[in-house]
Amino acid sequence: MTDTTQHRSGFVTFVGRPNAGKSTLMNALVGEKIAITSSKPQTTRHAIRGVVHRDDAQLVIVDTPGMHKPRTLLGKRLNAVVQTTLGDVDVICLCVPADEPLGPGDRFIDQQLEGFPRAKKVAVVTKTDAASKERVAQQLLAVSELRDWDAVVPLSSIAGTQLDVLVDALVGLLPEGPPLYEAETTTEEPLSVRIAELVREAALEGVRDELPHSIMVTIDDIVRREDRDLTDVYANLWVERDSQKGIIIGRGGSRLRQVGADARAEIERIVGTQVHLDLRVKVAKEWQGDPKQLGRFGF
Ligand SMILES: Nc1nc2c(ncn2[C@@H]2O[C@H](COP(=O)(O)OP(=O)(O)OP(=O)(O)O)[C@@H](O)[C@H]2O)c(=O)[nH]1
Ligand SMILES: [Mg+2]
Repeated sequence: MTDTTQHRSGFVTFVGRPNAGKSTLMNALVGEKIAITSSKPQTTRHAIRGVVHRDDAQLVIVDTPGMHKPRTLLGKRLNAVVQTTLGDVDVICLCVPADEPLGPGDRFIDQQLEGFPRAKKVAVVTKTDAASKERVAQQLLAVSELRDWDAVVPLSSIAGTQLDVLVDALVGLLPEGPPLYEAETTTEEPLSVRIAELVREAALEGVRDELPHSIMVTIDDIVRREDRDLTDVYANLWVERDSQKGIIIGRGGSRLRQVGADARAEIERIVGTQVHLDLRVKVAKEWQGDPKQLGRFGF
């Protein structure tokens, strides 16, 4: 940074349909796995901040749950999280995947942006590696017709292409200001939340239909052993029905063991010690529609 260029900082949010690639994009820009991702829709269930540091700028990204037509009270609350976030940011990025045609879901979200006239607006066409050049061009044209964007950027988080183009465009749209976070901070997600999310990510792998939506994870305790390089994690994996419990546990407990092993490997990376994961499967009857239970789960 030279004396003549002012440092810029501010908040940028990623919104879009479920599965559009928002969380994968945030992780790619921050350079660390902050949000869990999956091929199942509605993976993200709260607003998650990740910080991108540059010499000349600091970008605070707020990843949001996919906006969708809600079918449950949980769905309604997730959409409300997005609405609240939109009111608090300098730049809104509408993420649209290149490999699916622009649809009513995308248009509905685009219309929601009208309520936030002060925010700059950027269209991001994600997953360009998964579509032909022609499809990407068509998608760019289709999003360009939605509104007069401050920038339109096609990119691939997985191939790592054009990420710098997006960051440059976003930095240019931020107000001048000092860094908002310490240089070493990439997120302020509490450890217990990150661990619960990693367990949920592992549990989402290989489940189908309604089950992904029914899964919730809570953490009872995280205990760092003083005598050994070991952390004990006590977690609960909640489902909505007894029949789902059987599916999660699997024959002879095989599925649950796999979930535990996958989650443990990921948790070890963030806690930096070996991990013993105590994972219990429990039923919270129809929790997605139960206001009391949703409150207990923090929604
Ligand atoms: N091919 C390809 N796949 C991608 C890319 N970015 C994300 N994906 C995949 O798309 C799926 C959804 O990614 P997420 O980042 O979880 O999507 P999201 O928009 O955060 O989804 P919700 O949290 O449910 O709203 C995952 O299977 C990702 O691996 C990309 O650049 N290329
Ligand atoms: Mg997400």
